[in-house]
Amino acid sequence: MGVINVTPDSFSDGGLCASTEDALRHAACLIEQGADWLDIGGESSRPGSMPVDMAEELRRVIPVVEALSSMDVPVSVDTSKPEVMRAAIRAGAAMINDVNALRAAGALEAVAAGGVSACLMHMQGEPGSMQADPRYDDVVAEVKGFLRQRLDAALAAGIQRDRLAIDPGFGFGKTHDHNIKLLRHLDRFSDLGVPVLVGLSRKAILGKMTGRNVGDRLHASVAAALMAVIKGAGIVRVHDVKATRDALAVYNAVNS
Ligand code: 9MG
Repeated sequence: MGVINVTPDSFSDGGLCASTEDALRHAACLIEQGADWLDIGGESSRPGSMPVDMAEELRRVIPVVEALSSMDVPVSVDTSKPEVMRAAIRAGAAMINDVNALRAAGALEAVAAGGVSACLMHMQGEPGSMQADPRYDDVVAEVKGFLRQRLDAALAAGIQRDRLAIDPGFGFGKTHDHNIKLLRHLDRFSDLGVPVLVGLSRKAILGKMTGRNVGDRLHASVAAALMAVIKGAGIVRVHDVKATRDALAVYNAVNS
């Protein structure tokens, strides 16, 4: 899944796709590199980021989704707002990627009525303050328990199981040790019975492991994506599609 942030302030590529035209150019590039999904976001969820109002999020995201809806590659929209979900679905989105796991009032209903897929992500707290003091007794058990509850809520709302994915939410209200434990034990999420989506691309956890700044985390990101797939991830959300695909091609050739 290739990332397209239509934002001025995302942590690794803020401003790269500030206009619809830039976003479409970048989409074409990610498709050429072999992306199976494009994930379009109009609100940064990096630690410390501030919410964007609905009109602005719609203005950033919807023209891009509309323009991409005629392409062969399905589009996911990264949003937590039910109004944006509904507009994105009308514009042709095939999946809602919600870092808030459809907890906003009306979000479950928006996805169920739209008949699209959803990724339910775990986050402790909210982006503005989530890295202040994250705490767990057992991070893997607690994140898994939360995702099980959100899956049950999604199923009860009428979203079909084969339209759901889960995500432990690396970097979303987690310390470095929490993130490492989640990656080490990612295989424990597989028995929830839906695909596991993982986003580690260029994140601070990789900066801490390698000492590299955000523009210099390609190799670490590819290693992390490969590790996630070996541990059971079915979808990896990445900035660097070509390099990630090559690494996975080597893995798949040997592993088939
Ligand atoms: C939008 N976004 C940023 N990081 C993410 C991650 O790790 N997973 C998902 N599903 N979305 C993310």
